Amino acid sequence: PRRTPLIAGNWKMNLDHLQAIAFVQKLAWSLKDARHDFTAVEVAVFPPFTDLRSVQTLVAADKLPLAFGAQDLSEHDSGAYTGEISGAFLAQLECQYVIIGHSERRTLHAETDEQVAAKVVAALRHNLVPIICVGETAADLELHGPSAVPVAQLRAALAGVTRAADIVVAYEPVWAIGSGQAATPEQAEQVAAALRAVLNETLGQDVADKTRILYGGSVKAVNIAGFMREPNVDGALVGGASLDIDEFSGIVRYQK
Ligand code: G2H
Repeated sequence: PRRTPLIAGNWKMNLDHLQAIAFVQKLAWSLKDARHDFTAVEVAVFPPFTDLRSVQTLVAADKLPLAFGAQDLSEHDSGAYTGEISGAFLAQLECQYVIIGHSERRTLHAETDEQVAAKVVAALRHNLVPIICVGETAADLELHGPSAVPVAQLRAALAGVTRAADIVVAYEPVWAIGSGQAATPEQAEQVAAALRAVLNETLGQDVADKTRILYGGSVKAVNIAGFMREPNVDGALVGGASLDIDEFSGIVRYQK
């Protein structure tokens, strides 16, 4: 089945307001210059909440074929949740995607599998495509082998998903994040295949066939092509290398 690859830039807490605007302008220029075919590779950026409005405005003004989304959302729609952001607000900003359960949320903010599952439901409620992040630590890998923890996390994240859902899954081994030490394409493929089997079992073959599974963890322009050659890897969630225009443009143009 043909799945349009997705290259997603997770800025994390980087790029201030002026840097964000400059980056999107440079990216637009670089993609136009390369006559980038957006039907062949979809590109998305995930700025901090405070720059979603600016990115929306730039994309609309120039009719850029650039998708964007948030790095997190609240499981609730409104109410007394100081500091939280509702999926309804993200939908109003024309976000298409929202990252959920990134390992930094799970580790630094103690997000549980149950919260991740509730956030997935919240995203779908607002027609946002959740990018569900799963991945094992080095200790998990040693103790349980390569796929056990990501598979369990995905099953838990899909607990509230009952209908044919539009979702993306990102496999991000925690030991490979920001470490400069990426997984090998073979390692990524092995886990991606196991995750696709979970999708098949829980949401059916149609959804399993069309769902993009991304690899994330120290993806760079020099290693992207190897991941993209794997049959079950349909793109990348890029952190550090998404902040550098030359690196990110190189990743987006991996096939050339
Ligand atoms: C994993 C990834 C992006 P990096 O967190 O989500 O970051 O590419 O810096 O490892």
